Amino acid sequence: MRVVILTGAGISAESGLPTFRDAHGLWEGHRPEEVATPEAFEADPLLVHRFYDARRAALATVEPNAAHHALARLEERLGDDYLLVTQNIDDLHQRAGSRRIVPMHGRLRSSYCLHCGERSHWTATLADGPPCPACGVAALRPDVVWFGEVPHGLDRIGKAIEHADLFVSIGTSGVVYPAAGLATAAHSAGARTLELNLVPSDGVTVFDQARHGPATELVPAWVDEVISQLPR
Ligand code: BJW
Repeated sequence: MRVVILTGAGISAESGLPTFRDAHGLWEGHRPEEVATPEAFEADPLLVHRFYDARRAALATVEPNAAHHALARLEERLGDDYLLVTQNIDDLHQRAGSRRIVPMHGRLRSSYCLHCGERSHWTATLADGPPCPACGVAALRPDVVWFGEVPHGLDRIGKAIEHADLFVSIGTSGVVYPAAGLATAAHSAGARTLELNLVPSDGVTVFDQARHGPATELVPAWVDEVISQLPR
């Protein structure tokens, strides 16, 4: 069985990372989507750097939860029949052991040099204008995908969706494209589709099945079910 999983901010919520569009979604009075744009970065780079510096610092204080670990367990069983597509820029899936993963909206612990195009592993701040480790020019931005920019790994995602038997969407509101269109694409390609979310998402009608509750309960239970049905 070939499985494609899509995760969003909801899977990391119980690790202590805020989602984008819930009641507590404001950062210093700004909606995160207002800060996560190329226009915001052009108008006020310091503000945008501070937003990502704060989130990068918060990453050091949180751990993967039972849902991240359960997906890593499923990958161990399915091997190359498994692909995890995450919209999250945190590294909680990777820290839980996920390896077949496409972080389609980039990575918080990476910087991108606007001068030379080099990506560098980054755990420090960017607001203070550090030089690029490759070219020495102070032109680093967070290595994340803002509105209007092209998400990463779309070819790999498209190929996996084409051959998927099962597509599972976990903890995403389903309002941001192209991620929000993946369930429909999977359904059209013949896959069964399942949503696991705290509450029904905007796209709930495109799923064959939906289960609602916290990810740390739903995901491990669902993974146990799937593993128990796999041939030994
Ligand atoms: C729980 C839970 C618990 C809570 N357990 N669940 C008009 C129509 C259609 C499209 C467009 C349009 N106008 C513009 C567009 C395109 C645009 C877009 O989609 N805009 C919409 C807002 C309308 N998209 C783009 O611009 C994208 N690029 C693009 O389209 O390029 C063109 C192109 C595409 C393809 C090929 C060639 C060209 C880029 C989108 C980039 C999004 N970037 C961000 C920021 C990333 C960096 C950062 O993290 O700061 O990505 S925005 C933000 O939203 C972030 C997230 O990854 C993304 C999705 O959010 P997510 O994860 O769904 O979070 P929430 O908060 O919305 O939902 C949380 C969910 O969790 C909820 O459902 C809760 O119920 C649930 N939950 N606790 C389980 N304990």
